[in-house]
Amino acid sequence: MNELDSSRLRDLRIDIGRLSGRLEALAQIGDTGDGGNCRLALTDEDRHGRDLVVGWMRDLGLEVTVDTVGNVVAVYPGHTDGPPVMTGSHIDTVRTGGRYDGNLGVLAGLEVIETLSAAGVRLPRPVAVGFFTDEEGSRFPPDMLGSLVFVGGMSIEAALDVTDSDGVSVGAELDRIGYRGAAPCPAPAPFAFVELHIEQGPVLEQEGVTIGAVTGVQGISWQEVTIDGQSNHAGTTPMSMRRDAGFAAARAAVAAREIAKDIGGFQVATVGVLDLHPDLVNVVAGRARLCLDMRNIHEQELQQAERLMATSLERIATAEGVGISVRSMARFEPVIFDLPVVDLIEDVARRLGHSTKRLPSGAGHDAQMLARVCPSGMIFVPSHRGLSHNPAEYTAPEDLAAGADVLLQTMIALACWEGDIPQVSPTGGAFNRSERGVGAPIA
Ligand code: HGY
Ligand code: MN
Ligand code: MN
Repeated sequence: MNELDSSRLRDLRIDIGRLSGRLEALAQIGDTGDGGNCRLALTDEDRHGRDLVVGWMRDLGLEVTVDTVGNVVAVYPGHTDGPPVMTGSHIDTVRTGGRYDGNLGVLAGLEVIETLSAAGVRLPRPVAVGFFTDEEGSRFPPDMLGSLVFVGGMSIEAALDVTDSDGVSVGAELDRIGYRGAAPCPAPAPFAFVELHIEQGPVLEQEGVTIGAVTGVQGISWQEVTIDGQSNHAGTTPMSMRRDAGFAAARAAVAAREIAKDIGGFQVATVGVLDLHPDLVNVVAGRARLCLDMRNIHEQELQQAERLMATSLERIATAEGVGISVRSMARFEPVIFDLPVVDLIEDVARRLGHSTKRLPSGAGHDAQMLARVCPSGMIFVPSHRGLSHNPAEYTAPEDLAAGADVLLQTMIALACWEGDIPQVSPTGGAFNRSERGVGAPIA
C-alpha cells in the first residue's frame, strides 16, 4: 500500500453517488411503500438488511465478525494491530422508520473505508465499521441493547432472554436468522468511536447549520404501566361504579404531558403504546397497558419527572379504583462525549467549510454506550422538518455528503492521533469514563 502525504489525505472525500446508491438499495428491504422502512430487530427484513450490508463488507475484503448478540463489526487493517478507530450505528428500524436513521451511520462508515481502500491508504490504526443489534429497542427493550452488551453494560444471558410482546426471545430470533455469532461480548474497547447520524430533530435545519458536533445524549426512562380495573357493560354500568382501566390510562397520559410542561426545558414525555383489553366498543376496559418514554439532558430533572409520575399514578389508582403496576423497560443516565472528540469534529467540519453547532442529542444512540469504554462523539446532519421515525424522514444529498466527509476526515485524524486521547469533560475538567453520566452538563 502506498502512502498518501498528509495534504492529499486531508483532501480525500467520499463518493456521494456510491453512498446514495447503497442507501437506496438498503431502503428497498422492508420498504413500506410510502418512502419509509420497517425492519424491526431480528425479523426477516432485518436479516435481509444484515445480509446485504455484510455482503458489501465482504466485497471490500474486510474481516467481518459477528458476536454473541448479533453485533457485526468489519475491520480495515492499519499499520498496527491495536484497537481500531470505529464507526457505525444500526440498520434495524422502528415500524414507521425512514431510510436514514441508523442506516446513514453504517453506510457512511463503509463509504469511509471504501474511499481509503480506493486511494490505497493504510492508516496507522485499523478502521472499523459496525452495526449493532436492536438499537431501536421497540421490539426488544431496552433500546441500544446490542451496543449495551458490546460494552459490557448488560450480560449476554440477560439480553438473549429479552422477549417481545409475543414472548419470542432475542436468542431464539438470533438463531432463527443465523446471526448468533461467536465473537465474545464485551468486545475489546476501540481506540475511539464516532457515529454519523441524522439529527432527528429541527434544530440544525431551523438554524441553517450543516454539521452538529454532538455534546452528549440525554437520559432515557422507559416504563411499562399496567392498569387493572374491571371490565363491565358500557351501557348498564353507572359512572359511579366503574373501574375503568381505559380512562385511568388516559389520565396517566395527560399527567405525563402535564409533568413535561411543568418541568419544561429539555423535559419530554411520550405515551406511544396504549393497549386496552378487551378493546371492544361496548365494554369498559378491564385492563390497560401503556408505555411511557421520558427524557431529559439533566439527570436530576429526569428523576423529578419519574417521582412526579409515580405520585400521579398513585392518585389515579385511588381515584379510579384500579390497580397500577410499573416495570422499567430502559433507564440510561445522560452521557457526555469527550471534549477532544467534539472539538475535533467541529474543527474538521470548519476546515471542510461547513457551518457547525454544538448540541445534545434528544435521541438515544449506540455512541452513548461506546462512550462508556472509549473516547466517543457524534456527527449530526439536518433532518428536513425535524422529522424522524416517520417515512417522510429526509436529509439532502449535500448534507449526507458533508456528514460523511466530516466522518472520513475525523476518522483519519483519530487513526493518526499521537498517543491516547485525554479524558476531558465539557467543563474542561478531567472526568472518569465510568462517572460520565453523573449529571454532567451536556448543553
Ligand atoms: O429511542 C431512541 O431514541 C432511538 O431511536 N433508539
Ligand atoms: Mn438511530
Ligand atoms: Mn431511531
